[in-house]
Amino acid sequence: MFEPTNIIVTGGCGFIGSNFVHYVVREHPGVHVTVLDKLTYAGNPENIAGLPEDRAELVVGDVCDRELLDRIVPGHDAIVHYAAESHNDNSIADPEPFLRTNVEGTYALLEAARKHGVRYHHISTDEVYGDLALDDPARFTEETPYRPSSPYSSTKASSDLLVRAWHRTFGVRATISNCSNNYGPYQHVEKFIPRQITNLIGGVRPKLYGDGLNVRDWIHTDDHSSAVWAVLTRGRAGETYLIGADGEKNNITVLREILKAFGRDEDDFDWVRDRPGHDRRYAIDSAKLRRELGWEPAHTDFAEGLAETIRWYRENEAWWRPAKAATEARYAAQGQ
Ligand code: NAD
Ligand code: TDX
Repeated sequence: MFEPTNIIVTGGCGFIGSNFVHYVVREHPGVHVTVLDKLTYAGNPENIAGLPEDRAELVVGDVCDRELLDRIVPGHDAIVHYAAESHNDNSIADPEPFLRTNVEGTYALLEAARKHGVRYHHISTDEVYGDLALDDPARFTEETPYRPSSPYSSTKASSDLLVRAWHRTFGVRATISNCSNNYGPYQHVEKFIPRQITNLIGGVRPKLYGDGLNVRDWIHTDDHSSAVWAVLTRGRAGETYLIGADGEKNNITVLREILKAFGRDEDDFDWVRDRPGHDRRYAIDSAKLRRELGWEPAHTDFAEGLAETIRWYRENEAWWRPAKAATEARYAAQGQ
């Protein structure tokens, strides 16, 4: 068992990274977290504001900055790498930042982990496996071949391959986890669930792509955090673990649950232009993680998790409101 006491969390001011920082501060009192975050449009220091100073510290900087990494990595015992350009629609509008942050950034961190002898955990996505047909009985496993579809997922797949090579060639003590779609507090309003919740709070009709039948495998972000902790501390170096909570639902079903929570008619939304190359279905088989590391999700009631998430957006309008107009303007320009 690996017992870290001083970890770097990249992207710790984003959605999933900041939830992980809260999780570590709450659940693992002996651990100090250094957040390394560039504070792009997706990063907000408010996400980790108020945490005790002796537990979590923010360094504003770019994961591609190798001199900075040489200054901050020594003295830490692990890097948990969440930072990424994370939104598929943005990667279609402009792929360049995805190549830089997702590929070059991972390269820089792997080199730092190698040079300073630090344990490295890589946060990846189920999207590296491409998509499944709606009627395919299969789910993704650690053995599924890589077949990414979008500029976003192809850069995440590239970064995963770098991690595997740095483990095998240079002996970096690295693990990878590929998780399904997360939901919960602090998710940017560009993403599906927060976009529709904040539209409804603002009196705007939700927007559904294509035929609404695309399936995503939803997991609460706290369950993602507990799984990452299990892999970081008990996972075997060189291994990949898939993280999922058996949460497959199609988009129109999720949207109708949100509409219901707002007391709106189930058809009170707009169909909009589909995403080019839109993946049909993701589905995770997390048997390896459950069997080897004994992990189980705690948030198994999606309706309850969704209701809590809606409550969070209602109560935290000051957090999301500043990003809303610009996000919707970008979507409007894309016909979405
Ligand atoms: P996010 O877009 O909400 O946050 C990304 C964070 O990274 C932001 O704080 C941003 O400022 C920071 N960042 C971006 N570029 C940086 C750079 N060059 N240097 C330093 N910091 C930088 O993303 P998210 O949805 O929280 O996703 C986090 C990670 O989890 C990503 O690696 C993503 O691929 C992966 N993932 C996400 C999901 C999901 O459902 N959102 C599912 C599986 C995996
Ligand atoms: O307004 C919308 N209407 C809509 O129908 C938006 C924003 C999305 N959608 C659809 C597209 C997808 O089928 O909803 C689904 C979810 O979309 P996103 O929230 O953009 O997520 P997705 O593309 O599935 O990718 C997410 O999960 C995997 C994360 O953004 C990635 O970072 C992660 O790797």
